[in-house]
This record gives sequence, structure tokens and C-alpha cells, in this order.
Amino acid sequence: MSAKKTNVDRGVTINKSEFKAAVVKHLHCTLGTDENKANNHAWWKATCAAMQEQVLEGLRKTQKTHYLNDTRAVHYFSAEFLMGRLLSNNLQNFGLFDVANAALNELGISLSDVLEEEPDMALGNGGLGRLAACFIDSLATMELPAIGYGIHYEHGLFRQEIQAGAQIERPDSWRDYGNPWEICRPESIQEVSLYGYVETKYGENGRIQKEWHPGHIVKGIPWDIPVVGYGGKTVNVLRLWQSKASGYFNWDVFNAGGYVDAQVENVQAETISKVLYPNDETEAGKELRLIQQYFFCACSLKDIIRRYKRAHGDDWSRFVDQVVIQLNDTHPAIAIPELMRILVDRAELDWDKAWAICTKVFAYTNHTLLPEALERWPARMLEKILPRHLEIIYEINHRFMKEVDKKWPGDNSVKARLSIIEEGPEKMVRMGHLSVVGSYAVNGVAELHSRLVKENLFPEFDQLWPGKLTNVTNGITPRRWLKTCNPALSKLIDSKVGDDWPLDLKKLAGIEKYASNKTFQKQFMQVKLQNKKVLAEEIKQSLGIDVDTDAIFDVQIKRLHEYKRQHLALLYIMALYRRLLENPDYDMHPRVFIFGAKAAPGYKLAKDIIFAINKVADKINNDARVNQKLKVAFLPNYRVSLAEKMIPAADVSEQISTAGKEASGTGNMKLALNGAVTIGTLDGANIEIAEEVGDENIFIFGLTVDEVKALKASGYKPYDYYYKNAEIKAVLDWLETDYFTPGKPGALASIKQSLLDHGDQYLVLADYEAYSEAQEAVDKAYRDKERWARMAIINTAKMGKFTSDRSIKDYVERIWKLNACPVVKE
Ligand code: NBX
Repeated sequence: MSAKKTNVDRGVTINKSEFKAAVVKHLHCTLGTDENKANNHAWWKATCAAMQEQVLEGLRKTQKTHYLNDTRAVHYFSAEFLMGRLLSNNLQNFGLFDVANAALNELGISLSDVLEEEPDMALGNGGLGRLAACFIDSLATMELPAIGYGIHYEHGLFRQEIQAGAQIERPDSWRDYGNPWEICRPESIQEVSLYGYVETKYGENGRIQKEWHPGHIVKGIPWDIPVVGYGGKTVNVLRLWQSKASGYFNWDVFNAGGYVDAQVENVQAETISKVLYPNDETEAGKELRLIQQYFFCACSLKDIIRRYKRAHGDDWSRFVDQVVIQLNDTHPAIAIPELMRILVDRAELDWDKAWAICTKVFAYTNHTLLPEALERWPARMLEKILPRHLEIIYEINHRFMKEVDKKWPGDNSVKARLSIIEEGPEKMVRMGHLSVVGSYAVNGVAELHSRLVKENLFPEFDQLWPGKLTNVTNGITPRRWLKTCNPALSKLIDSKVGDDWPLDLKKLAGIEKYASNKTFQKQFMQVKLQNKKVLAEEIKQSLGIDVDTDAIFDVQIKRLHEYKRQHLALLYIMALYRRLLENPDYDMHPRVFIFGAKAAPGYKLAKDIIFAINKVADKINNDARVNQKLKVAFLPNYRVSLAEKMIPAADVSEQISTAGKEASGTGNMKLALNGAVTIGTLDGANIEIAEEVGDENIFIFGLTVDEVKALKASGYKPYDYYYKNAEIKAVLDWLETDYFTPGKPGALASIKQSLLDHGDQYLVLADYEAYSEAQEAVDKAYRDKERWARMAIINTAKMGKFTSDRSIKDYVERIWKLNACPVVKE
């Protein structure tokens, strides 16, 4: 292969024949098969193994460098890491994609087929989990010492099937045939205690000592997934804990003849890391979930402390210089009392010293304002599972309340609002409050969201500790979300601005000057068309629907939730259908509405909306009167690897949440980066996207946060919109008929009910008209081919701000205070 001119400095180089030899070696010696027998799955594993040789060398060098430099590191605690597939990403980050492609080609194997063999690592629900994955990519790329800590779920997010229009959940078994990336580290197993009781003892010096006598002990087994930075120089790790029964405890039961009981205990212990909870944006309050949270936090803290002690012994004075822990939402907040327990009960530090350490170690990211998503644990449940932690939380709160009283003497209402303990029929522990009190920095994830965190969620906290509440706007890794998923666009960009934009995304601004250049416009839109053809093929394969690639591909991909308002798009689709039926010459550019969304299994209305989209899709797609102009495709089992196919093919990006409800959004950034134009509300990061691309390159519509507030305060009456707007009335009434569900009238009625009788909490009807007008503006803009190409190009050009490298730089400079630690060449 000819050496290409590149500006990217690489950690490894291996040529085609070496790579080929490595793949064949692993096919023979690791997989025990040969070229004649191997299927694509075996080729995939052999290719991973060949890649893993390079990865593990990088990992070893990185760990050695970090150890020798005794670096301060960030520990990213997250119950979710939505990693997706790793092979193509690792190949790209090592600069070996073309090498591997050529090597497999010579073996008569297609790399793209091999890549399709990899199951997604779907260890997350949505944005929060994917953000964690983008962040660890950036941390490695920027050569920052970092480790991700989470749970080694046996089953990730459920696989979605659609049967007769309805969502069915099936277990996800991503590791059934082994995972070639992970390394088990039995030498770092940890034990975690649960249940039991607390004994109070009085020491010689009158010091009260607490001893927790646990009722149950489980083991945490660490699995390391290497995280390859772009350029292949730093390889950090994601350490995920798997639960196992602790052998030593079970022997008693076993010896007493309780063979079966011992097995029951095994099953219980192994249940902890069995499955990811599929609820996003709702707090389930389940005992197992609290145990999951404590399990991975306790294992991770022990791991951190073991590493610290290896370098510093029992001297705790440097702990805060070496360790920062970022809490990804409140899911790992139990780590705060756990660290206090270790410092006070185990290390025997006095409370104030321990608290001074704690509050210099933790920082907390808030991802939501939705009340139903804010975690609260019944005090009784904590008392049962973690009795000592509940005591510690009470003590933290007691001291905190004294501080509040100093600031607002005698003000009981402010105390009630700020207290970590919520009084009521059932005492609850507010994990958000605990996180704010126990952290030195708290951030929201977009400018608007962070303002609302300060003003609405934690108002007095901002007065009590000015400066503690701050913003770090989210970002996405351009390595996965442009370079890897959209190679054709990447090459076009390379030809204009050089190939180092994945490391410095502001360089994309270099294509802006070609935004009106006819040749560049053609090239850019040609790439889009090719990507649309690939997606059209996927739609055909998966749904049997033919879609016209000249149509506008209008894409809405995200978890299904009322606040995200997929049903607003649905009402508009039904309205277009109706307009076309009433007037076959209704003037619109052909459009395909493409959805991807999973609903939480217990979220009835979300599942009803999926069902409705599919039923409306069936009808429209099969109605020859309209299906030249209108199609609807709901692609099942939305996941990272499907997003990688949908995003490069999108013309329009739907970001239509009720203002004030979407904390940031990150799909909005991915779609715009790939040249989709946003139709969206002034919510989350949409506002910052609009600032970057300019008002003429985005379709903003709908109520603002202030208008939402005012409308609700004045008494919102959805029926007013129903009676005032004939189209709204017609489509809502249509939902009640059996037009879309022959023989089953009322099968879609719950959506109408939620919008009229249940008050339309998310103001769908209030925003309908503005949305419809914005969609007409989209239609008009798309028909002007040059205008649309310019808009699409400018969207790509202006996404520099939204690289996760910028987010990480903000965290590093403002919160973590970390230094890069380049890996030394040996
Ligand atoms: O976090 C999402 C927000 O909704 C997005 O606006 C934001 O861009 C993203 C990253 O900051 N939140 C989210 O994905 N939450 C969850 O997935 C979730 C999972 C479990 C849970 C609660 C929320 N118990």
C-alpha cells in the first residue's frame, strides 16, 4: 500500500502482510479453525484478536507510564457505558482500518461483513450511557489518565422486536459467544458487604466506634475493556464489575448440608450484575438497583484505594491530589457515604478530616430535571441493605442542616427544601441533594439546562455555595460519529482541510468557504445520496419497504418519551396523509419519516406511541394514493450500530422536545455533524447548535422555556387547540376510529386521551401549529437544492464546538485539574 500523507502521529505501525499473518495465526491458534472452514464470525474474532495484540501493547505501555509518573487520574463512575461495537473504532483509532481492509481482502474476506458480526455492547439506555462512552474515547485521545468504572451486565438493554406493530422485549446476550476485547483480572477481585447491622463501640479514648457486621458478602470480578485513543498512543481501561457469590460465606451453608441453599445464594449474588434496568428518565426505586449501584461503587473505591496505597501507604494526605471521581448522574452517589465509611470507620480519620477529603474528590453531573427521574431511596430500604451508610447520610445531613441554619437562621422551609432527607409518610433520601452536598463541583450538560439546574432544581444551593454549580456542554466523539460512520464524507473533508480534523474539530470550519461552491455542493450531496441508498437498503431488508432516495429523509432517533414528543411528529404525519387524501395534488416534496426508539417496558403510553407509529406507517406505506410522496419507517432495535447507519443518511434531524425538558441531547450534534438540518425547539443544546450554525441554517419553532412556564401558569387548556384547529381535531379523532387498526376501534385512543383528557403535560397541541409551519419551511428549503446543500455543509462546518474533546477540556480545566501524560516510546 502506498503511504498516505497524514498529519496524525501514530502510536503503532503494522503493515498489511503482518496484519494478515496475525489474523491467520489467530484463526488457527485462537479459534482452532482454518481459512476453508471459518465463517464470518470466526473471521471477526480472529481480526479482533489480531487487533487486540496492538491494543494490549498500548495498554501495557500506558499503564506503565501512568504508574511511573504517579499521575492524578479521573475515575468516571457510571452505571452505564453504551460502547456499541469496538472493532471498526479500534482499527480507525490505530490508523489500521485500510490495512485491515486490504489484508482481509487478500484473504477473500470483506471487512464490512466481518464488522457486522460484532454484537453491540449495549450496556446503557441512551444519551447518558453513550456520553460516558464518548468521554472515555476523548480522555484516551487526549492522553489523560482516566479509568471508567461500571457494571459488567450479563444482559445489556433489551433487544426490541416489533410484532404486529407492538414492541416486544427480548434479552440481549452480547457475550454469549465470548467478547474478544475484555480481559478478566482475577488478581483484582474485591469483596462487597451488604445487609447486617451496626454495632456501636466505645474506644479507650472515649471515641465512638461503629462496626458494620454485614449479613452477606459478594465478590466483584473486574473485566477490563481497553479504550484506544485516536492515534493509538494512550490506551486507557473501562473496568466493569461482575458479581459472584463469595465462596467463603457459602461454605457454612454448604457444610450444614445446605447444598441447594448454597446454590440459591450463588444465584442471588450473580443476579446483581445480571441485567441493566431499562428505565431511562424514571426512577424505579427497586432494591436490586440500589444494590447494583452500591456494588460497583464499593468495588471501584476499593480498587482506587488499593492503587493509591501501593504508592502512598496509609498516608491519606495526598489522596485528593491523586483522585477525582466524576459521578455520572446520581446512580453512583452512594459512593459518597461509602468513602466516608472507609475513612471514618476503617482508616479511623476524624469526621471533619474525612469530609474534607470526600468533598474534594467527588464531582457530580446532573442529566435531568424531570421530577420522576430524580432518585430517592426509602430510608427503610437503605437501612436494611446499607445500615451504616444510612447513619452516615444522617450525620452528613445533620451537619449540613447546621450550615444551612447559619446562612438562613430559623428558616425551616429552606431547610425542608435543602435537606437530604425528605420528610413525609415515608422518609426518603434524595440522592441529588446528597450529590450536591458531597461534591465540590456540580454541572449541567448544556447552557440552558445548567441555568435551570441553578434556578429551579437546586436554587438555594447556588446561594449557599456560589460557583459550585456550573455548566459543561455535552459533546460527541467525531472519531466514531463522523470518521468511522461516514467514511465518504470524511474523505471529502480530508481533501479540503487535511486529515487531522478528528483531533481538532474546529478545523471543519475550513469547509465553510465551499458552502456555495457548486462542485463541492454536488460532492457533498452525492455522499449524502450514497448514504441514503445504504439506509434505503437497510429499510428494505428490515421492513420490506421501498423508499425513494430523492425523498427527504426525516429522522427521529432517541428513546421514546412523551417529553421528546415523537407523537408530535406522528400527528404531523397523519395531517400530511390527510392533506394528500383531500388533495392529491397537495404540493410537497416526497418525504420519508424514519424512526428508531425503544420504550421502557413498563411505560404504557410510550409503547402505545410505538404501536401507533407502526400502524399509521402500515396504512400510509400501502396506500397507493399517497405513497409516492409519503412513507414512514420505524426501524426496530435502535442501538449504536444502527445509529451509525441512520445518521449519515439523514437530511432532517428532529429535535422537538418541550422546551426545558431535554437536558442537552447529543443525537442533535451527531446528526448536524453529518450534514442533517435540525428542526427543533429552543431546548437543551439545540440552542447552542443554533448559535453556531446561525438562524438561517436551522428550523427553530415552538414555545420557549418562559412561554411554556407562562402558558402553564395561565392554565393550559388543550381542548382550546382541538376546537380551534380543524386539522388537530381531525387527526385526534382519526386516532379513535379503526382506520389504522381495522376491526379494532380505539386501539390508538390512549394518545388522544393523554393529549386532551390528561392535560397534554408536554404541550404537544400548543406547539403543533408552529411545528407544522416549520415543516413547511423545511419542505420549501429542500426544494431549493443549492440552498439545502449550503445549509447541510454549514451544519457540518460549524459543529467544532460539539466534539467531546472540548467537553473533556472544559472538565479538565474547570473541574478535574488534570495533566496529560503522554505515553513514552520504549
Ligand atoms: O443524558 C440524557 C438526557 O436526557 C439528554 O438530554 C442528555 O443529552 C444525555 C447526556 O447528558 N439522560 C439519559 O440518557 N438518562 C438515562 O439514560 C437514564 C438512565 C437510567 C436512569 C435515569 C436516566 N435511571
